Amino acid sequence: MRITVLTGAGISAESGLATFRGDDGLWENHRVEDVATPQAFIRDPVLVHRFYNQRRANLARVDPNAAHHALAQLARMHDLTLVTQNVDNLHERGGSPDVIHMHGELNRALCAACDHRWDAPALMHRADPCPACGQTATRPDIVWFGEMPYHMERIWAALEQSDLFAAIGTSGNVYPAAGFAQHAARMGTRCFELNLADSANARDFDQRITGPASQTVPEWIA
Ligand code: BJW
Repeated sequence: MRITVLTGAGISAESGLATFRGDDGLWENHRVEDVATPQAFIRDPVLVHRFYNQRRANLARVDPNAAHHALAQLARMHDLTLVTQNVDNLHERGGSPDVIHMHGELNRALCAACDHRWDAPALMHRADPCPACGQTATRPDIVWFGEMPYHMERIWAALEQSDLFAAIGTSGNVYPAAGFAQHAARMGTRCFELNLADSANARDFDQRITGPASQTVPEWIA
């Protein structure tokens, strides 16, 4: 069976990473919309790097949970396209072989001058010189609001060819990911939502499974 799975911050919550829009969703009183935009980076690159440096440090302290491991097992059983909005690496560390990071990766750096990408140091600064062009416009390799998410052609193609689509731990607030279920459903694909609570686009799903991902995902794939 061909399956596309989209994951969001909720799948990593039980590993100890904060979600964006939950009660713990504020960072030092900044909403994600205030630190995850190109304008925020131009206005205050030190603040934005501090936000991502802190999250990189948090990531080094946590481990994948049963939901990440279950999706690695699903890839061994079916033709799975795993798309994540998460910038953490918990799917890879949980054993998933091919993860599409549509919003970028916390452990990668991007040169805003020449688009070169490289492995991020633990602490990243705007003044770090780009290894390719030497300019000092270093930013996290993260897709911010108003920027085009990565790998969209591959994702739309997978959605159109899937027999089943599942969205796990995502609030359905951020596009284009929030439109995937509607797109898949239009193709006749059966759509599942696994979440602690109904998402903003819950009506687009044929079936909703409510509960913590570390329990629902292993049960769902069994
Ligand atoms: C559990 C759980 C447990 C908890 N078990 N579940 C108006 C209308 C439509 C669209 C737009 C609009 N205005 C602007 C736009 C476009 C914009 C957008 O969607 N904005 C909305 C806010 C309206 N989108 C964009 O700009 C995107 N680009 C784009 O559209 O490009 C097109 C284009 C560009 C240029 C020219 C022309 C066209 C880019 C979006 C980038 C998003 N970036 C972020 C931050 C960067 C990454 C980072 O720093 O980490 O990505 S925002 C943030 O939200 C992050 C996430 O990936 C993303 C989604 O959040 P997610 O994963 O859903 O988390 P939460 O916290 O919202 O939800 C957690 C869920 O888990 C909840 O449902 C809980 O119940 C659940 N949960 N514990 C199971 N244990």
